[in-house]
Amino acid sequence: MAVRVGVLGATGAVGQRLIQLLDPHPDFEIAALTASGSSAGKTYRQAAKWRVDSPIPDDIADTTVTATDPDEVPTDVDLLFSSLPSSVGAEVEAPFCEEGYVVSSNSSNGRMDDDIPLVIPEVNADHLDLLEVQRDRRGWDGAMVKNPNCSTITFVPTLAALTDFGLEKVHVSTLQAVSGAGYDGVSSMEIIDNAIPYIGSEEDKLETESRKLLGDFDGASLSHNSMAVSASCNRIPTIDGHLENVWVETQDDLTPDEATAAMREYPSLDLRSSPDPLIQVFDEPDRPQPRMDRTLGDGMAIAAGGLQESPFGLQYNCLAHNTIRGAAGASVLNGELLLEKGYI
Ligand code: 11C
Repeated sequence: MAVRVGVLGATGAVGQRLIQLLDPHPDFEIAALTASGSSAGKTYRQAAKWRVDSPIPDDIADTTVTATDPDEVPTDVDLLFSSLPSSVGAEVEAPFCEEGYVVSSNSSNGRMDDDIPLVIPEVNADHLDLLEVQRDRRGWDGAMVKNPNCSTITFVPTLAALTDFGLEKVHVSTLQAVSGAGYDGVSSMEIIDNAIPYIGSEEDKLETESRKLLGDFDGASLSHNSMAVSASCNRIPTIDGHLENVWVETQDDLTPDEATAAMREYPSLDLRSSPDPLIQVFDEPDRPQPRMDRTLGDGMAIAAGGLQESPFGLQYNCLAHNTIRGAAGASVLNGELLLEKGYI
């Protein structure tokens, strides 16, 4: 029987992607939709300005959206996917966990808390067991797992493929699509014919989240990876798909051929939303490209290319669909991992 799930923040850009990925989904059935402010009490069709590339599912269109409050969500809902703005998530996610709900959250609040697992299942599924530490420490009947920022998700799997060579220094420069900024970003005219070398708090997220994701969990505590990471983040006028330029210095010698093989061989997982292969490496010098490669693996694969030697170590590019692999799909995948590991 499918697990009954809810979507917190269902009307936003990531909330809409969540609905697209969950309706239908073999393991999950949507049983609650919440949003903030004036949306509560409206049908989903009235409340959401639907922007994703498929129609609103009929059963969702007539569902009433409620306030984002534990009293408004049925108690037989076991799992909540959260795509709330971080300021709202910081206020309301914990009360849901206290009430016994398990929350798989894309919101950035709490990602770096040392008892909140930050998980990309193909990279660090073992970190999910931090939930045992979380339960002891917070006394919640429910639980909270987070996925990282979309730009972090784009490059960390490629680094995970290279860990055997000893990661020492990583430089990453991003070219990020406007959908990462939600509706304001998609509709804003100021990005047309422009590139903006600033995205609030983004560089810090790449630098800290990557080290947490590639850290070691010994069953009781998590130590972050000691590699040095420097990020530069830029917005470009692309609708979907974050492209990133990466330079990696390693302890051991690493040739482009060795890196290509390691990325191509990096394993996927036996979870429904995990693509196989996880990383697709292109040999053409002009790939990956956002519009060409963002839908690989139903939007869940990472594309890489341009692997070459440089004075700063191995150089390459990588790309992922930011609202699927980088956000909604990442939360759904963590939901599938929670189910597989018996946390719901
Ligand atoms: C952007 N990466 O493209 C951001 C959006 O921490 O989940 C996602 C912010 C986050 O603007």
